[in-house]
Amino acid sequence: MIPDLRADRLTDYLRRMLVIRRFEEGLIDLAGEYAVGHFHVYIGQEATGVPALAQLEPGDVGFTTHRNHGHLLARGTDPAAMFAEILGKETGTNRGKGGTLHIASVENGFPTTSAATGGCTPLATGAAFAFSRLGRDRVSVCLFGDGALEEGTFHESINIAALESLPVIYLCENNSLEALGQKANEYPSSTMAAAPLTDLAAAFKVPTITVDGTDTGAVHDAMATAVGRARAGGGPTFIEALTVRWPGSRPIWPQLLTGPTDLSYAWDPSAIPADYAVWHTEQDGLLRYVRELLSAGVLTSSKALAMDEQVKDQIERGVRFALDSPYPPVASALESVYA
Ligand SMILES: Cc1ncc(C[n+]2csc(CCOP(=O)(O)OP(=O)(O)O)c2C)c(N)n1
Ligand SMILES: [Mg+2]
Repeated sequence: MIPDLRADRLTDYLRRMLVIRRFEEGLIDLAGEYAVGHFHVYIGQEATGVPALAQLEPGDVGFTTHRNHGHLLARGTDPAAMFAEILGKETGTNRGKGGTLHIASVENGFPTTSAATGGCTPLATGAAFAFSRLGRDRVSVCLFGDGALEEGTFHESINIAALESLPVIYLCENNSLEALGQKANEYPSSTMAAAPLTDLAAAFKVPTITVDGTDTGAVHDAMATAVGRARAGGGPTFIEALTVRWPGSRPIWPQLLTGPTDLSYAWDPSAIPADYAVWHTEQDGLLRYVRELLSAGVLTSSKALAMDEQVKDQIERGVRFALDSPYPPVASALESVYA
């Protein structure tokens, strides 16, 4: 379903999803030619991250994980500065010293990123503790995969959040809907005895919501409920958003196995190739959202294609900016090092 929002907000959600999709596709191309280090892409989870994060307000913060690019872009971080960061350039978000796994953007509400699985849970809970003690009307969002629930720190964090009624939202992006990553012999994800995963939060008396992570409207509503509760002093919420891991994220290094996304798949099923047809027709939340906007009359196919061209152009300019930017000077190596 589509969120109950004005048409311009609905198409803004689509634009943000396209920025993420084209950024990640561009990054996979770039990584074929330049050393970017190990990286992870957010393809297939755009319909979770965008409706969840685009509705936050300035001053709200998020803490994310190794699959961070989509989260930062959803809140409006400049793709050019992110490409530059991933390439280690001085114009990057962290002046080239963070790389893909540590991209931060304070102005867009991401003070830090840690790729340590589960590392975001105490950070997000701590920020919520600060908001609570300072009497601020702000929320903290904790973004993580199902694998983070294997880490002890998650359980310690949510316990404190529940006891102190902290304004924190735990958004678990469970991309293991088809098969747990390890069982499927793919890039590892989680191996959990608990099922459903929401039982873990319920044990701490934290309200839970389970949503289809490819359903933009359902994610929007779940997040609106959670944000409303947190701002009103009602404490934490745990949301589990279910998706299928994108086929290109199953190998250790992301590969564009499904090809560059062709938006016409949304309105012309005959264009969908036989390979990965189930992905394109049933599992890709971005294509699903395009279909829903078309059938609601909010969008036409030509408007969708025009928006996509603008986004592709923005991404190409971002890549060029990053490639043309200088590396940080050697003399700056010890700047921002605290020891
Ligand atoms: C503390 C810690 N242990 C192990 C790793 C290695 N690691 C990187 S990604 C990953 C799997 C994470 O699975 P999940 O949280 O479900 O995220 P997904 O990749 O499925 O989105 C692991 C184990 C790590 N980054 N940090
Ligand atoms: Mg996972």
